[in-house]
Amino acid sequence: MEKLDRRTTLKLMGMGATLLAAGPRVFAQQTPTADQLVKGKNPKLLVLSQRPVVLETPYEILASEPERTSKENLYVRNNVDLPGYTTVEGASLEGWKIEVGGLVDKPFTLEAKELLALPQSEVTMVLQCSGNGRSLYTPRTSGNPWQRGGVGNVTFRGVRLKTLLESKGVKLTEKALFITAHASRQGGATQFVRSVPIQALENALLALSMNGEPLPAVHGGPVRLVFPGFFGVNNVKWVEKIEFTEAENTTAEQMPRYRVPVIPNTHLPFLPQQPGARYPYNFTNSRPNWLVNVNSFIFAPLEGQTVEGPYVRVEGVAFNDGIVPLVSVEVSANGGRTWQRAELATQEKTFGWVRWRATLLLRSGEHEVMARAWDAAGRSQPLDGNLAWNERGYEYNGVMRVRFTVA
Ligand SMILES: Nc1nc2c(c(=O)[nH]1)N[C@H]1C(S)=C(S)[C@@H](COP(=O)(O)O)O[C@H]1N2
Ligand SMILES: [Mo]
Repeated sequence: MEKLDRRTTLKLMGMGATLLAAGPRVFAQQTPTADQLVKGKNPKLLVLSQRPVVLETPYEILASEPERTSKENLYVRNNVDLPGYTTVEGASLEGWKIEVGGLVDKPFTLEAKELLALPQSEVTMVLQCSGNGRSLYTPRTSGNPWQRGGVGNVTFRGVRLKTLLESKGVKLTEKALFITAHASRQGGATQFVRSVPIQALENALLALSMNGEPLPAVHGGPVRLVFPGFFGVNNVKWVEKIEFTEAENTTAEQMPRYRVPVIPNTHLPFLPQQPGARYPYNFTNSRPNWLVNVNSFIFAPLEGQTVEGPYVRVEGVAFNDGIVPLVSVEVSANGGRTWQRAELATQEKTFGWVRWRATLLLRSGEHEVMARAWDAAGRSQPLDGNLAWNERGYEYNGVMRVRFTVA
């Protein structure tokens, strides 16, 4: 450290005296609540980071909206804040432009408000940070310590990217293997870029609204490129440029961040890593957090509650990447020795979460109940979520357990 000159030293001492005189109030003021960081958010959201803004939905609040997550309660994850876009109100489309280019026959620039004149589509989908559940990994990994509240189920409406390309008569060239989306850098924001495989074009949507209202500015309004079935990170907010590319982008959000280890040339979902070990991420020994893995949550009873018995209604939600339907959710009250099938709200494939419920016969006393989902591709959740430990703590989908008391 450099030596301080006399004047600086005196100034610093003065500041210290002011802080001391102001007392603990100064320190109390230093942690803003969620609604102070993002206008219109529920003040009860947990502030994981102020800059960039990261807000987690407390579990009881998530569970209180089993159909759809409201804009007030939906988690926020910014890697890069867009100055001024810190409200749940919509943002103006006026003057917003989107460039579409790369490996297409005719690149073009679109006035975003032109989207209003094209046919609109709607999709209800799970928006989930790939770091959701991260704090359940041991040892602790790097990244925001999400519990299970980095997720929500929302309805986006807007124009399919396919529809837009067709309306402009634009065709992809054969080498277009990835869709690479760039966020606006207005106001001096640093770049945020993500690539997804070209197959994601099938359901890609330029979203203009969420839950029937203008897309909240903090959630990417006026326009966000969403990919149903893909983890949160791929759903680029404030989209400004869409490129069709031959390779994945090489910015930090694509490599080394937002990836999990894989064994090259296998179809294993992940490479079991020795918990605590480091990994030399590159494009062949790892894959991006793309498709959402099978997961389920128990919304009732909640941890620590006392409920009436002996028949106890257990309920929650389950989801996967929407490519195949979920086939069952099973519930166990004896540590996984036996499982009972829950009833699913739908047998159809969907990008949204699916509600489930079961009635268990339980005697008075303390219980621990677990739930796990299965889909039509035979995919499920590990009893020990730590099997997928990876140093950045992504894609946790270990079976959830709740402890409660039957009166
Ligand atoms: N432009 C932009 N898009 C972004 C991000 C970002 O920082 N900037 N964060 C991503 C991540 S990591 C997640 S989990 C989701 C969170 O979406 P939400 O804030 O609307 O809940 O947005 C994704 N899209
Ligand atoms: Mo995320």
